[in-house]
Formats: sequence, C-alpha cells, structure tokens
Amino acid sequence: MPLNTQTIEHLARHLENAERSVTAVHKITDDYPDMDWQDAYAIQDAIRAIKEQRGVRIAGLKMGLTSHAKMRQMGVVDPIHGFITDYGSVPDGGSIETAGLIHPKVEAEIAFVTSKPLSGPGCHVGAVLAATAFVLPAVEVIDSRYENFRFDLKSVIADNTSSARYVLGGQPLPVQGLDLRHLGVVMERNGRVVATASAAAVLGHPAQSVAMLANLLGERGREIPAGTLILTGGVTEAVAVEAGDNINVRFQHLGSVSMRFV
Ligand code: OOG
Ligand code: MG
Repeated sequence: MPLNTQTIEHLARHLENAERSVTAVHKITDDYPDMDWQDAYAIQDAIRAIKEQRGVRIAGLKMGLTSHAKMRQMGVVDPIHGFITDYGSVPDGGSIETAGLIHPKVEAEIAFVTSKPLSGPGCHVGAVLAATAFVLPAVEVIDSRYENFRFDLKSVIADNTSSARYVLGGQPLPVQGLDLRHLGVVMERNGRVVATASAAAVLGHPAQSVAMLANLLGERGREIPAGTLILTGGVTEAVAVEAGDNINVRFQHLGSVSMRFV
C-alpha cells in the first residue's frame, strides 16, 4: 500500500468535493501512478466515512463492470465494487436533475436483496440464490467524477465506481421459478430502443455478481449482511443522457423502471 493515510484522506476529499461541486477532475492515477488496489479501496472507504460523518446513510452495495458490454465500453477487464447512498435513491417514474451531475449515463441492472449474510471465499450462485429475499429491476445512473468518463480500474474504484443515483422499480420477485439468465431487458430513450440484453450478460448469471462481491469482500475480512440491496452491474453498455430525456427499461417478468432527466 504505497499511499500514506494523509494522501488517502486527501484524495477521498478531492473526489468527494468533485462530486458535490459537480466538477470533473483528472484521474488520480495521473498524479499517483504507483497507487495499488488496496489504496484504491482505501480511498473509497474514506469517501464512505466522510459521507457517513455528514449523516449520509449507506443504502447498499454495487458491482460494476460485470458484463462484457461494459468492460469493452470502458476498456477494462475486471469487475469492481462500491456502495450506494440514501440520497442516490430516486423513486420509479421520478425526475433527476442533470444540474447535479457531471455527465450522467444510465445502466439497466438486476438488483438483489439478501435475506441472509453471504461471505467468501467460496461463495457461489447456489449460496446466493438460497440467501436472496427477492430481486428487483433497477436502473443505475452513473456519473464518473473523471474528465470525459475516462479512467483506469484503480481510479474508478477510488471514485466509488462512478456511483451517483439509482431507481428501483417493477415488482419484487423471489428467484425461485425465475430463470435469471434468460431474462430479457429492453432500454428505451424517448421511446426508441437504445440497448437490449439478456441478464446472462452479467457474468453468465446475475447471482454470480453477488457471489463475486461476497468473495471480494471476503478477501478483506468482510461479508454481505442480511437485508443488503445489491446492484449487480449493467447488462448493456451505459447510455449517456441529458435534460429532456425519458428513460424506460422493460424487464421480462419483473416489470419496468422509468425516469426523466430535467
Ligand atoms: C464504472 C461503474 C460501472 C456497472 O454497472 O458496470 C457500473 C463506470 O463504468 O463508470 O456501475
Ligand atoms: Mg452500474
């Protein structure tokens, strides 16, 4: 871990200020090329602590870059994880102020809510399905704090994986009897289809994303508590949005999620 605690704290404040002042910054690895994975997650943890000190509640966890479409789009190859907040939650059908965001993009995702704790190493799809209370259709609004949405893995991990807003919609359904691999997803912007996918795009099965999260947390002596909301990662490429856009995503069996950008 080449960065000292002071630098980690400094970079956490730098990125958190960028979010709050809606200003893009250079990716941090430009100035700290030697930082490692541990540093990146330590900066993310420090951002979390800063927010919690301010009274923000952590609403759940997220996985990112879990589909090939997303990995190809961002030029990276490994899934990453971060957290979502209470202020990031937008009601289904609600409006999202673009003035509060730098360059938002939307992603269609399957959300899980756990009924039991999950821990790694060795967590697998079976364990996840046995510990899932229900799944929900979701749209994540990501907003990298980095200029032109360009980053490497360490920079984006430190930036809490571009986490910004999310909308949960449709209908909660138990996983029993639901084939999550063959679940079709259609994203429309202003009534035109802009992306389609099957949920298998996420690591073959979205529950695999939750298993990977448990295993990644396990490496750091943590687990996924019961009752955790988890966004499993975009099934398609993220789609850039601007004020005036209406987004509607239809999920087979689960219903739809919509929002407008103002
Ligand atoms: C990183 C976050 C990716 C997802 O669902 O893949 C993510 C980014 O692309 O900015 O949330
Ligand atoms: Mg996402």
